[in-house]
Amino acid sequence: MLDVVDDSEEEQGKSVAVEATVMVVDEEEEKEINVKDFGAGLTTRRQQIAQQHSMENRAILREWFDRVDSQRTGNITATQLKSAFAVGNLHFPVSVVQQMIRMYDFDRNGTMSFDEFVELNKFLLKVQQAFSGLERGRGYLVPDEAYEALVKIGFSLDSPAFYTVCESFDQTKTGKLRLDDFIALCIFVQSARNLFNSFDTSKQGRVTLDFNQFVYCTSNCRI
Ligand SMILES: [Ca+2]
Repeated sequence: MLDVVDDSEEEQGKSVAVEATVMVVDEEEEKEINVKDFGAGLTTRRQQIAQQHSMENRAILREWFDRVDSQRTGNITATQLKSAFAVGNLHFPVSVVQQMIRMYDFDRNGTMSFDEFVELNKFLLKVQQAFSGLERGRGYLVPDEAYEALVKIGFSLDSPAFYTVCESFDQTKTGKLRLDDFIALCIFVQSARNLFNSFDTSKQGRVTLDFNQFVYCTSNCRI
């Protein structure tokens, strides 16, 4: 299904990506510590370490990004990102990767800059962390666990919505969602949430759509 990149340099890129994943989670934890310590008005040793970690994490992400951006254009395309994920054994249809880019494409140029990538990485880490906390070493989530993981990420769906979305992203139709299935599901739900919010301008949790708007919404979220 995918063009797996077998370049050995790309393989190294993969291990960097995995490392970066772990490091940035640390960065977020340290940020919380920073807030707590702020009241003391002191630059604590912890803060110094946190700042150092943050800079190191960014450097690791930068290294990964530059490997993927092999032409050094400053931006990575959906095809490049898809290949990079495949090296990390995460297999996505290109449409899912395009949706990831759209979610964080702040300058709307259709590709992903480093800063946009940093934001995507934060979202993926949150998803990965929720997945890892529930998969119990099996490498997949059953629907009830996927529901719990979604709640951890901040999405609380009712039964019809949840089971429909779950079935839709269960590629193998076995009731087992692997990490890439679960990421694709979360990308979809987050995109749907963003789109819904853009119509729900009065924040009532309810929108009224005409047929054209409905087609616009469903095709925008389709991945
Ligand atoms: Ca962009």
